[in-house]
Amino acid sequence: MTPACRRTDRTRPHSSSVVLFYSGESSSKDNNGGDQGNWNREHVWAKSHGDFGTSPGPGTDIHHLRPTDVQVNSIRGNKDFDNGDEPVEGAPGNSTDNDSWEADDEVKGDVARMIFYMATRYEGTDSHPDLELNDQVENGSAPLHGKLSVLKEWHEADPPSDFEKNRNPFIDNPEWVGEIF
Ligand SMILES: [Ca+2]
Ligand SMILES: [Ca+2]
Ligand SMILES: [Ca+2]
Repeated sequence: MTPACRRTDRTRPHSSSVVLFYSGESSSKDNNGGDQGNWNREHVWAKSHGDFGTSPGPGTDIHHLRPTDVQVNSIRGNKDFDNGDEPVEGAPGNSTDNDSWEADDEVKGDVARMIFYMATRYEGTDSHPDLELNDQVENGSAPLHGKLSVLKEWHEADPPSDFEKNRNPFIDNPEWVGEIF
């Protein structure tokens, strides 16, 4: 399956499927759930980094939420982003280790730009945490995400695609309107 084919579904406004983040696999949009084989919403800025959970604000910010296979989402967990070396079961092209996650080349820049967005959007006002970048892993529950130097490299290596530029999340996922507003 070529990357271009993987992208077809998610660029079509009324598609019945979503393309899962990291793995690039297609899944029915109705396959949302918590069981193996389902997809759920990945908080690309790990929600424990700043401990904001799923409450309004960073916890529901569509700009860093992506449908992701439940098991892949679980393996990513709250790891910071860095280059890794162990392949991820169910998501070829991604790698991990005990303290970090390396996204597939197709989405490296997407990840980086989501993290950059979150760090600039959330500045400690309106009872939201001040999210910031640093150059470390194992940030735990601190409102910090790493590694900045690696994310900058990923941003350069994977520039914005037409899909990413044109993306309107409410066209891709009309059901999210009801969840957010
Ligand atoms: Ca590591
Ligand atoms: Ca990309
Ligand atoms: Ca900030």
